Amino acid sequence: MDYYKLDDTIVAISTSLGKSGIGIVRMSGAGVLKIVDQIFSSKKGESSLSFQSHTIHYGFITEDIDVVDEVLLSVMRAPRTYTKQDIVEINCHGGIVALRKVLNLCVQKGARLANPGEFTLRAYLNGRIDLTQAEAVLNIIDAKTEESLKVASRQLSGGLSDVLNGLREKLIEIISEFEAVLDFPEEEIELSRKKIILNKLKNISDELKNLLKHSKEGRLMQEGIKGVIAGRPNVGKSSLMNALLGHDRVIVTSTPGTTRDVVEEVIDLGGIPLRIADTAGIIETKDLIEQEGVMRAKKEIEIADIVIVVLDASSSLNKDDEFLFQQVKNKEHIVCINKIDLGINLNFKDIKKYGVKNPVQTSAIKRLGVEELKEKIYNLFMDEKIDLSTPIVTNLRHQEAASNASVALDAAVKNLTQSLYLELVTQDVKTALVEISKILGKEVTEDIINSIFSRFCIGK
Ligand SMILES: Nc1nc2c(ncn2[C@@H]2O[C@H](COP(=O)(O)OP(=O)(O)O)[C@@H](O)[C@H]2O)c(=O)[nH]1
Ligand SMILES: [Mg+2]
Repeated sequence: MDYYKLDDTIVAISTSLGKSGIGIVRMSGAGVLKIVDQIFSSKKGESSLSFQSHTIHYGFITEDIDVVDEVLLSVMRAPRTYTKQDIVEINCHGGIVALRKVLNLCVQKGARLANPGEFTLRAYLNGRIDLTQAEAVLNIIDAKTEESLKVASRQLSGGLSDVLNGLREKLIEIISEFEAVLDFPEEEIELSRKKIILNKLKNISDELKNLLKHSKEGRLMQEGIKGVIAGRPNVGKSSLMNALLGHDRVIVTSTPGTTRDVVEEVIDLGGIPLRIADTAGIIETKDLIEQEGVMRAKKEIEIADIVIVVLDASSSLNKDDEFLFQQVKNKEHIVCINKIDLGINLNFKDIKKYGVKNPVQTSAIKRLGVEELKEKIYNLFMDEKIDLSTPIVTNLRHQEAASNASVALDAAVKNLTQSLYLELVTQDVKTALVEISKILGKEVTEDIINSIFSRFCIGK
């Protein structure tokens, strides 16, 4: 499979396609300078083959005698580059046609179109970064809040890798000590030595548990939560959405049924990206377009992590509200009583029936209660504020492996305490070592690598 080939030259457009000031075509591999030499004319008339590492050159990309684009060429020679191979980045003007043309020229001269994430894959296969760092690159690209960016960039700079590599070394030491003893059947571990090793094993397991302690919160920061605003028409759902966003995004009118489609936006909820959708009111209706809107709203509710049920403070509960309470019965939800600026006519006893205890009271128009609503949602998901300066395990793959490792170490501690066969204990410790190595990408299958890198975009 091409994916694991390292000896050819790959090329991709690394910036997003669309009109923009500049666009970058990136190439990596041993052949880049030879390819560039055939399509780039330097203003100074120099040959690309003579360019020094980490230099920038002004000139033109040409096809035969035609100028395709005026460009800046960045040359980075191996090994101090992203992939540890020769890299050239061609800074073109941002138009799609020019970029595609430059890309095609590179292919014509011998480069191959890169697969998604293939530049980062090469960085990993060439040992410049480990797998947690490659995954951090993904998370940086995907980061939706400053906090999720912070977690990812710490991971990229090796915060998590350092901890895990440290634990690996300790385990390797213990394993070799065990193996030394196992080589001489008549020998046993001295009692004092055994105590020291037991302590070491416990400490390593504790360190793993520490990394795992805030996984849930860490993952929330990266992946975010999905919320949906639901309620009958005209209770102020769209107004509330705008209030939560802090700017007007959704059309608000006094005509019921204006919002017919689902509008989704991301709100930064104390570091957690909350993807929130405003929906059409949930009602029984004969209007076909309205029916479609209602159906979509129901679908949104189904997939949401949390539903914000909006009621109108100025009127009493009606059958549409009750219908909605039925819909969210088995879902995480928060009740929001809106339009409190109009006075409260809603009878709180009516909503108690539905198990509503502390509804948030808001006025979307006067921007009242909005912060309280945000805080309530935040607290539903985050048990405590987490310290972003210590490494945390955020992705599911790491979480599983770290917890397997910790379980294996606990078994090792138990077996060693009970003086069971040392072979057995050694096996437990080896299992822990393999699991930690997996996180770092030292012992992973092609499937895992494929599933990670297929999530990248092309050009990264
Ligand atoms: N007085 C008052 N009016 C509101 C409030 N929130 C929304 N409205 C008004 O209620 C009407 C319906 O609002 P809209 O957000 O479109 O409701 P939706 O149909 O649930 O999306 C509009 O005229 C809004 O200006 C509020 O908190 N107080
Ligand atoms: Mg609306």
